[in-house]
Amino acid sequence: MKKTALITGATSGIGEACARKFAEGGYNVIITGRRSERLEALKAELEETGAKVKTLTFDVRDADAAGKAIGSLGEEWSTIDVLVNNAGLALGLDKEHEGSMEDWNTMIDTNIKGLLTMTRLIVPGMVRRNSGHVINIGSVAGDAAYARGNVYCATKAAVKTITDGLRIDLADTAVRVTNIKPGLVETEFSKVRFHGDEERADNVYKGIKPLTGTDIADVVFYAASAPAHVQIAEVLILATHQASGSVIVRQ
Ligand code: NDP
Ligand code: 8X3
Repeated sequence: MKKTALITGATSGIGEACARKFAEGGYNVIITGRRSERLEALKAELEETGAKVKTLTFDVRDADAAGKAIGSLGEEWSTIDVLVNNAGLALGLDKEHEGSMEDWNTMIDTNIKGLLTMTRLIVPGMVRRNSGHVINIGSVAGDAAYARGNVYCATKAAVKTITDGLRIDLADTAVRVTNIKPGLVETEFSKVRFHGDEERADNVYKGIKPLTGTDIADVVFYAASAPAHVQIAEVLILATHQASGSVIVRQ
């Protein structure tokens, strides 16, 4: 029987690449995000390859909407084998004492509370079945703060701690828990961070060959495909000319 992967934030970037990778890899996929047209277009594309695809449109910050969406899954979709907690964002690149409190709240509500909501909704079923895998998308930004990264870095440090905590709490089960920590990946991330300023977003990737969503999806899929006794706890993936959140060598 085919396994099922649920990927949050599958309308773009890393999440979209994960949806493609898991569908190609023989999984049925549940894809989520707020932009339903994009979810429907991806569903049509993936179904052509023979995968079964279910779309769920909701905002991960809205715990009631998330609960209703997961609760609406019929029997066919209710066994989720892999949860990829990917939905997230950075907003702004400002000094901490000058930052936007609205941007901070959005990042905290999405990257931390949204991830926790999805975990709370889906992991109890994995524990009941004594089977499953939670793969959280953290970041190199969670390893150490970089200039003006303050609150975004803190949310990804929280993802690391929350992931470690879940792994500890599930060590008496067969459920595996992974933190994938990418560096610079060219997606819509910087466009979102700079509130739609495409020129500023493009500058982030000038002079360095960044990672792609597919590079990250390959590692996510590798972790999910490891033998049952192997738990890939954490992976840091950087572009060759990036050494840390702060060290990027541009040509
Ligand atoms: P994108 O902006 O391309 O994709 C972000 C995805 O998250 C979209 O599908 C978006 O869907 C979804 N999302 C954002 N907010 C919400 C919300 N409130 N509710 C539901 N879905 C939401 O960026 P990336 O693919 O780069 O980012 C994916 C993850 O990877 C994030 O957690 C990010 O922090 C992390 N990351 C990114 C890196 C990079 O350099 N790009 C490096 C390290 C980590 P929609 O707008 O349709 O809701
Ligand atoms: C995204 C990577 O370095 O822009 O988490 O924060 S970085």
